[in-house]
Amino acid sequence: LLVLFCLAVVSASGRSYDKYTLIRTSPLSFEQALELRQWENDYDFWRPARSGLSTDIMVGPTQKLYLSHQLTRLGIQFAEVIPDLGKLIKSQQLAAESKRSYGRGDGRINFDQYYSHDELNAYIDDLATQNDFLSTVSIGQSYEGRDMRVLQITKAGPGAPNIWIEAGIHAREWISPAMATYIIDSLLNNDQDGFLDKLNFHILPSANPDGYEHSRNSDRLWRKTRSNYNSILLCKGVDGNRNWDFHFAESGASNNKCSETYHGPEAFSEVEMKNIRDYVLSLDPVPVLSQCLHSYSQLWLWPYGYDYGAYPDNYEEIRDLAEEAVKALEAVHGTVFDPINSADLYPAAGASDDWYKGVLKSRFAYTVELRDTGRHGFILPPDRKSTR
Ligand code: 0X9
Ligand code: ZN
Repeated sequence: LLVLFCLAVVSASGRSYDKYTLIRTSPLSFEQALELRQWENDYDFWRPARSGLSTDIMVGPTQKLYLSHQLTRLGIQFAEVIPDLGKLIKSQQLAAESKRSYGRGDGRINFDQYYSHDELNAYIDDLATQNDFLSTVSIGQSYEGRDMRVLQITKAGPGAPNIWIEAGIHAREWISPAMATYIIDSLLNNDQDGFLDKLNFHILPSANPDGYEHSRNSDRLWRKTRSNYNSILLCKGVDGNRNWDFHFAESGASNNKCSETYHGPEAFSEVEMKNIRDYVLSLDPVPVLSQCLHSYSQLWLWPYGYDYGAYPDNYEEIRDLAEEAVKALEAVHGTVFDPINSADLYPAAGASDDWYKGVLKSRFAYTVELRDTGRHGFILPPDRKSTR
């Protein structure tokens, strides 16, 4: 009853992260990583436990002492990297209040703030009225009825290769929709390589509208969709990036409705994922590149991710292009990304990138984990000055 009462209070007032801490471990041995992966239902791992690397674990004030004991028992050293997440979230909320919201009709967006789902839709709709090779299309509604809109940039014309860009499946990764708008802005205003003459682009800035709004308004660290499968503990939502029908639920996903990686009752149970699936299946030609934007860790992940050593036939060119991409990226601001196979990060099945490669049959499919490497993690300041 106490748990239910607490849950009711939290959902009524917005979740507080006061005195929540982000703990970073020392690099883990194989055995330590294996052990920590058993705790995934007990703690929110901001970065997966992977052997050879450190991991980031969020803990509430009451869990902290217990976690310290557990880590010490396993011989894992650790430090508090963000001592009070609530404070960090509040300071960014305060800074955001002084920002101007998106001016309807503008078609101009700033990159020093994060925008709401409606503002993202309004931005792409406004662009579409300003240019005849731009249009927007609704690919359907979210569970709570929000419109999911795709920007189509089709200057290259019919038959040219299609590029598919999906952002925002994970609600708390705010840099992802922001990056989608940055890509749009760069293509339209700084297309030095002439991409628009050669390629058609289909860009979905907000793939999980309900989760994103929930993260903006009620629970900054919300990750999943907002659907309801009658959990006894009133837990809501499904991890959209575990809900795709390719090796569904085989690895790195949970059957527990309260888990951050709950895969849902069946593949494509989530209407948002279904909407995306139906849209990309309608594209002709099949997208040559399907690109998923996530955060954080600065990684360029190539498929497959469902199991170790499961590689697509053309994995060599996929891997080579990832390596070229991170070099090109580093040349801009010196930011370093690591190009690795997804499963080497951790095997996780039912993600959209695997489906784009394995079912849709895109020649290239990637998931990029954007900035940073953990100084702010998901609470990345909007001015993007965090470069560590
Ligand atoms: O776990 C995920 O869904 C992605 N990482 S995140 O921290 N943004 O949640 C990585 C997905 C990689 N792709 C596959 N495992 N197929
Ligand atoms: Zn993600």
